[in-house]
Amino acid sequence: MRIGITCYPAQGGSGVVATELGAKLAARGHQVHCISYQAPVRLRSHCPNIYFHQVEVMSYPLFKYPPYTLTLCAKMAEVAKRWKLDIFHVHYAIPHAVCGFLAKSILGTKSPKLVTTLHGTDITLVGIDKSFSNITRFSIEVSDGVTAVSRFLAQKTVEEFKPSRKIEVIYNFVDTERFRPSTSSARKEEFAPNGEKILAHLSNFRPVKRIPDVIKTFNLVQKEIPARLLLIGDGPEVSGALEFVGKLGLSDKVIYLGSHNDVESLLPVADLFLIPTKTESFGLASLEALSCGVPVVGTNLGGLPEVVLDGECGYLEKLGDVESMAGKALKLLRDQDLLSQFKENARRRAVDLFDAELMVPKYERFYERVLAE
Ligand code: GMT
Repeated sequence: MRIGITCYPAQGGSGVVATELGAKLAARGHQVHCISYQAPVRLRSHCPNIYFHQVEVMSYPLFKYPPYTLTLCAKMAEVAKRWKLDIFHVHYAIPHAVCGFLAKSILGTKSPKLVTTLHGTDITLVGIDKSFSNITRFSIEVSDGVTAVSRFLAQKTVEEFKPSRKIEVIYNFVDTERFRPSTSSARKEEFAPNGEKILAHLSNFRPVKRIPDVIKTFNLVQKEIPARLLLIGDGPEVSGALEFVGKLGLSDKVIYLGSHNDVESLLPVADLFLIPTKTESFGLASLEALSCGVPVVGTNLGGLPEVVLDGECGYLEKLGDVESMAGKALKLLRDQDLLSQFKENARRRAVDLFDAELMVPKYERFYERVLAE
């Protein structure tokens, strides 16, 4: 198949999933065309069968807000025509599904089918905002097929938008060959030279991730046992978070690493992953942690319980309950046998249920069904 993929390339899980999916589809012999304003951060340069088409936005004094969305539509239509695309697969409803619809309208009868994958905040935050709800509903209705990354998100979409079509659940996935448990302790020693336990958090540092809860949980843990916290990622909450770290006197125990493209080399050094988020349709970073054999402590909200099995490969607690999260973290970190068991369960869960080789064929079958309709 010839597939056009549009996503947010620079930040967030939806862009990561779209890019990893594109790379896997290309490796399986499909021709993949990525259409966006910048090459996705996780797009590996050596991928054969992947083409990148950059959307340029013209600036003009009249435009207070340069119309990226329209330029994107025009590019999608142009690429689809030139490369005879079968499918537009857009990630994150707003505005990509609407762009796909407009591109199809430009092309007329010979247009690709439009598949939209809902990722989370496109429904739970942006989509339900009054200013976007009509257009979100419209974008679902005009798609030829819609998928959601968890059962939670599919249900939420049905509740909020009562779509006339079925929302197919295709879980996010991880390349379990790349995201593997660590076999050497060298990297661990770099961050924890005296054998301290390592807790990690990886996100786009937005308010929804509740970074202060990450730090409060860590603070309670480090009062009891020697520990270090790795903060990975970038976003608007970073400076506030580092200020808070300083206020608590934790600057020498919290290591801020910023944004990294090869998180698979960092996550395996952790003993525990923290994700005390307010809402999470899936929690891709927690799946990547599980795949590296790192148990997860977080909140029992949204799609997280579908990824992290409470009491088996992590613990999920109430929103804001940092005492319970720290308590569970300590329970694991103090008991080496329990920790080893959870690490093993974490890895097995990622391999058995969320490996890319299981999920990518589901997208292929979904495309085939949509094309046949
Ligand atoms: O809102 C974000 O955190 C970013 C967003 C995105 O679109 O990049 O993440 C969402 O999509 C990810 C990939 O499917 C999911 O793993 C995240 O759980 C989801 N975020 C939320 O629901 C908050």
